[in-house]
Amino acid sequence: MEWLRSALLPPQGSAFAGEIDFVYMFILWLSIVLFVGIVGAELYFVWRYRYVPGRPTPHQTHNTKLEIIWSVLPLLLCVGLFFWGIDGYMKFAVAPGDAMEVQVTAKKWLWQFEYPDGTRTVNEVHLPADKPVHFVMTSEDVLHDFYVPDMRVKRDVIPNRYSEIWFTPTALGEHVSTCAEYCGKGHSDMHAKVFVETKEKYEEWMATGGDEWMKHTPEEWGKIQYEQKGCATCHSLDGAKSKGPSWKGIWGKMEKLQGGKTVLVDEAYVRESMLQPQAKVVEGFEPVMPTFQGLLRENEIRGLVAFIKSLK
Ligand code: HEC
Ligand SMILES: [Cu+2]
Repeated sequence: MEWLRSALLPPQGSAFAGEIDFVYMFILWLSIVLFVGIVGAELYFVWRYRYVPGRPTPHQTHNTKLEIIWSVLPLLLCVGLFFWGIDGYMKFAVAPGDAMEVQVTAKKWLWQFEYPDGTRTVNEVHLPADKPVHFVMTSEDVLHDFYVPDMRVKRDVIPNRYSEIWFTPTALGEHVSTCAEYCGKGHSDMHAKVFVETKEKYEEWMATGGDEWMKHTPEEWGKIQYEQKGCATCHSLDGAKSKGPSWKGIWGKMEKLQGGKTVLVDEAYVRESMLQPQAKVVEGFEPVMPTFQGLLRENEIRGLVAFIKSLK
């Protein structure tokens, strides 16, 4: 029945995905068998005891044995399923002590990950394969929900509280995580990429943030950051006002700030806008931009500056 499983469920990316799918498919098949059996019996009885002129009405009977069987059997089945399910749930709920801990912060509308060594990333997380990882999650604003279908993990992320998930990623490659709790306008853009890598590749990535940046011109690299780091959710490139000001043609302009001052849009101002967005707030906008302090590597900041500069 593997064809049905793979048609219905996403690829299995974590160590316990197989077990979870097994319970899921068991319940599915049980439901199919019961549905066919019950509806089949109903149809048969409708036909068997249909109205026939002249046929005597069968008198009501009571069969205690039958009643006990059809009450106790489903009861045992449900209790069995409960214990099977809770056994799996307990495994899922308690992370092993040697798991790598990653702090996850959700905010409108991005995911931020912080590694044990302080490295921070936005909307992407790199994990070594076959090593348990423990996500400790909280939200800075509203209710979000961290969901990685391939890993079979999903849990609410709640302000002023920590929730946890853990799993052991097994399938190398890119997996998608998404917010599974409606959290406002940008909800449907709230994705993060989960990269599962060999130990060597993971360590190399950790050390340098990857060598991707060397393969691009600074403007190209900035454009990639614009898309990957979530700037695109709030800044347009075509002059249209979004949650934040458009970047089109801002370079070299005198920007009007709240409180009446103006400031020249140059390297220093753009850099400050990313790292301390509340320091100078553009007139006509709410101070809703999250700080990217510690979230952008130096090469990424340089790329973004070059990209904004190039938007005539
Ligand atoms: C949640 C929405 C949001 C996100 C995401 C966001 N910004 Fe902003 N940004 C704003 C808002 C709102 C303003 C205007 C208010 C202010 O100055 O703080 C702004 C202002 C700016 C400015 C000043 C623009 C000007 O016209 O003077 C720059 C530069 C900037 N952001 C860069 C970035 C970069 C780079 C990223 C991605 C790494 C980013 N922003 C992500 C909302 C956002
Ligand atoms: Cu969300």
